[in-house]
Amino acid sequence: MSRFRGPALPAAALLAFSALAGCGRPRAVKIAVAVPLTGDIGTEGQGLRRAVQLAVDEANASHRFRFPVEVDEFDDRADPREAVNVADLIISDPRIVAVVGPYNSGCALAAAKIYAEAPVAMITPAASNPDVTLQQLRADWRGPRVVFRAVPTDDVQGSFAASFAYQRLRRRRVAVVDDGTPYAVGLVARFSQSFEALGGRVILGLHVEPGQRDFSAVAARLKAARPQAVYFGGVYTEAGLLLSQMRSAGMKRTPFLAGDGAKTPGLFDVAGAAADGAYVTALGTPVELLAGAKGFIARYEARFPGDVPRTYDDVGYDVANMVLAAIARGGPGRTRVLSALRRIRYRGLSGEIAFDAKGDTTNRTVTMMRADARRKRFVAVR
Ligand code: ABU
Repeated sequence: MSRFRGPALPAAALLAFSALAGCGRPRAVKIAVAVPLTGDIGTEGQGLRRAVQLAVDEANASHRFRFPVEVDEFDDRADPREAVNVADLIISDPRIVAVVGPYNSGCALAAAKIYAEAPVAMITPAASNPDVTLQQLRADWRGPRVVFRAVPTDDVQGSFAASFAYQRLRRRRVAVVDDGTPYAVGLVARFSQSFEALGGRVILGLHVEPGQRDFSAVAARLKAARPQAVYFGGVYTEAGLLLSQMRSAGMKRTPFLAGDGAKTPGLFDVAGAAADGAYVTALGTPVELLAGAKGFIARYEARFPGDVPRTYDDVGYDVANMVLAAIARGGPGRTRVLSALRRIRYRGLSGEIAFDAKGDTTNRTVTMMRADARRKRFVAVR
């Protein structure tokens, strides 16, 4: 695919006027959702797509704008190269005024540079590697700061999990496993650094691949090392398979901890009964514990019968509503939305959301949850 590198700013500026111009029906203003819609993580991306659609449907139904708002969905397949292709497509459509996504840190790290060239705001509801936002503060960053993130970073959740393992579970010797993605490598590094700073020891570090299905050799090495806990960086598919193969290999009681990528109902589908007792961190307060989210859950389930909100759908809904609020405040142009997002304070499902100078949310809440395999749900333990 050829890479679009034309000057997008004039088209974006024109949009502010053309959305309302002419004598026919006003042209639609679009919000892009760029997430994995297929593959292992497609479950999470489909949830985010539904959440953004719900927010946009509600805005259209309330006749909040004199123009219709549309959702344009793009499948990055959790692949950073595809995320760049998707970003090229998005910036070539001047009617798209903001992007919700990506879900994966690797995709967000790569695609953000393209969005900065446009420039168009990219607000991730899930990608947690600190560099996703930090990269835009560096000297070699080209273009304005366009990246925003509505969840705490892996620095926060890695340290939180280390403190839980050391202080609450009283573990002193742990093994760590990552799947090689920027998310997993950064998260495991932060966990390890914090665990050792507390006085613990990381006695073994192993690497697996995204998409790997056979973890028997990894399970055998873990078992031989006799760690007091295993910390995994990666998403639920590999987390679930590793966990069930560890249990089959005889590591029946060794606590298994993982990050937010494993905190999804999919963990129960992959690991079955072996998921029971696993600890996972949730970034923010999980939607099921948010008193103010009951109406959202009811409207979501009514709009999408048979689906329940996935892990980050409440965040995706809040992010879409922040973009709509930015359009309402600044007008339907890319640079106007971008500048409104920098100043916005939005009361969402999880409370007030605002972005700091890096583009990160000022909310640094992390919740530790324990998997209950029989009821297929996670219970907050800290
Ligand atoms: N934070 C969960 C999504 C995985 C990632 O950041 O790549």
